[in-house]
Amino acid sequence: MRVFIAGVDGYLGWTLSQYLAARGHEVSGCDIFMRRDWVAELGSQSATPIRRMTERLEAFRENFKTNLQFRRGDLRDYNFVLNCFRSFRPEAVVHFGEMPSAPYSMMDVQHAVFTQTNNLVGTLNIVYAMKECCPKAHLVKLGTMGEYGTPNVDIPEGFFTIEYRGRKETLPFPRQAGSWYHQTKVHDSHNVMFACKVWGLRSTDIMQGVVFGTRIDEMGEDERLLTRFDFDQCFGTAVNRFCAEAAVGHSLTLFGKGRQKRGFLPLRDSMQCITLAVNNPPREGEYRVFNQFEEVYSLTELAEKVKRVGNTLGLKVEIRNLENPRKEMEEHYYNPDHQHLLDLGYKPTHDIEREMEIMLKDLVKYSSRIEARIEALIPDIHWDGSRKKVSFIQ
Ligand code: USQ
Repeated sequence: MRVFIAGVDGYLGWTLSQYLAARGHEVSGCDIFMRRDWVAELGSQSATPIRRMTERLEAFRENFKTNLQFRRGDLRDYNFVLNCFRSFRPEAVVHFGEMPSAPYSMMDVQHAVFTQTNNLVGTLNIVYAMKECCPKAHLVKLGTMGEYGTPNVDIPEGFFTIEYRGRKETLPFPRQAGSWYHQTKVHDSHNVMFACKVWGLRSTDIMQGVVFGTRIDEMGEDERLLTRFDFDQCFGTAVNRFCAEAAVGHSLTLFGKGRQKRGFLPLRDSMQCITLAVNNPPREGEYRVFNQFEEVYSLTELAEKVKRVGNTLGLKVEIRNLENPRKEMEEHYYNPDHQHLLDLGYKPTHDIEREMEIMLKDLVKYSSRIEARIEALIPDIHWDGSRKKVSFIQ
């Protein structure tokens, strides 16, 4: 199948291009390298030494015996998006091309406005360009489990049936996002659902949990194929940060009580699930929602797993609680459904300690790159817009 990846230079995009090429798909993608700039803006860098796109494309060709058709450009430029689709004629479009960080969006008005315009305009341009050039193609849109928030009831996959004043209807489940960034995903979901309704586009909206991992098997030993791996306060996500911290002997940073629960999944599972969605498109006009994660864990549980695995590798790992820079519930009910992908054949990697072992070994190798930006580990962006490094509370 011809698959177009928006955001192909990113953590997920670069990995997916390889996962798909290894399975015989024809891949094209675009990027404007903003993620590289945002991480630099925060004074950080990828722990893995990622290469320039020209070198990446060369390595791709050598390893997969096919070209990744790359275009540099901005999704906010409608003509650029239109030209990408006109020349490649995608059968599926995977949309990873958004600003993905909650803290980055909460920094100040400029970052909030940038996040909302960048994410919403890019998505609107994509749905319009699909309507114009490839209305039968399938849009796989990356949303987030964070759209739902942490309600005190079970979370269905997108929709639920309710009875109100004697009448019954199936409706979108309420969204209660916890950052300006997470709000963009809510707005995108509504926009994509509307495009499916009025134009008959087909889309899968992926409510993905927090991804962790340094690699997939397809990357082999070729360092040029490695994907980026961020550990800073904005672009580093929980388990990735814990592993980076363990690799350099920094204490693991649990925010607040550390009893927050989220759905998590290894990078290789994320690839497996997105590919299942690509290979099994919805019907014309259908908008469907997948909750995508391996299992729900509390942050403390995961920090303890990283500690256990680190110890077996001879690393000294300490877990400490920090003041929580975010406004979020630290103790709450959390029970989201995740059946749709299992029904399509998703085989979860249940051995996540093995995954952590692979990550720690990779990261120890690049520990000097983490040590060089060690300051980036302690957050200073607060949800009230203030900037002050948080302190350890225990
Ligand atoms: N956390 C810590 N210590 C850390 C980092 C995070 O305790 O060092 C806690 C946070 O307070 C939060 C939880 O871990 O309760 C998750 O935080 P995160 O930074 O790993 O993830 P989040 O901000 O929710 O966002 C990430 C991605 C985002 C994606 C989302 C999926 O950046 O793009 O949408 O995960 S989900 O969390 O399911 O909404």
